[in-house]
Amino acid sequence: MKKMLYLLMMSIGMLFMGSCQKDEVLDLPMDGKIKLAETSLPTGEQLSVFADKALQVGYQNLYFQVKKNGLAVKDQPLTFAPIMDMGSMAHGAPSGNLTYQSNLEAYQGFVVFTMPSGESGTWSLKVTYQGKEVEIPVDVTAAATGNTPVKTISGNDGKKYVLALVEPSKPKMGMNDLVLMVFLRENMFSFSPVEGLALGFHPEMTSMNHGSPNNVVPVSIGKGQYQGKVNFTMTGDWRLFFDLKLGENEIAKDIYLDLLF
Ligand SMILES: [Cu+2]
Repeated sequence: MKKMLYLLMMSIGMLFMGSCQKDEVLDLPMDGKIKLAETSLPTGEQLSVFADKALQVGYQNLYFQVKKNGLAVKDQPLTFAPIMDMGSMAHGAPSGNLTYQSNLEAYQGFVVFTMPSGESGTWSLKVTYQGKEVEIPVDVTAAATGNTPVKTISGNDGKKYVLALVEPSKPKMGMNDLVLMVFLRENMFSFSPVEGLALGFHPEMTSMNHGSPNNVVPVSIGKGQYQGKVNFTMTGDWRLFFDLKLGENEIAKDIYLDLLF
């Protein structure tokens, strides 16, 4: 009888061990990311939204995981749009189409938050899945003091552009990857990536009035992205200056984004 009990305990223990291990494997893909929301879709599936970190003004990656009976869904049409409700008006923000990442078991996209949540307005993500919509409220805090990761400018051509810093997301002393995104604001809800700009670029340390050598001016790599290198010779307050040219037309000069680290 004792032996029976022992065996029973053992098998129960193994059952738990088994389920723990299974959970670990399932959770691994989103390791290090934070869950912003979890909700049931009108179609019955479970939707979880993840980000690399708590949402702030600027460029942010988002991950949308849809599960049906515990299994990730990967071949259904899923879109999303960021909306800020400001009471008397509403507006969107630049965002990117979702692509399924099998290693994450999630659809990955991005959004460029142009302002923080607060008294003036609240952000939500409008997710459309199989033609049905859900609205997920999200909280967006201001960028850390001394950082300006996004800016909306009026070009010399009379059009509005949004500039957003994608990299360096974790600036360090020395050479850093530099990725800038440029969007044309077609209207308050529509932002299209601008390709083929010729950029000018140089960094300055504002408090000490010096620049740095060996920077690489970002060049267009498609989808509104411009890739180069920035050399931070010391930590502190850096101002990144950009000029924008389209063909022979200068759209903007000395537009700056700030980093403090
Ligand atoms: Cu707003």
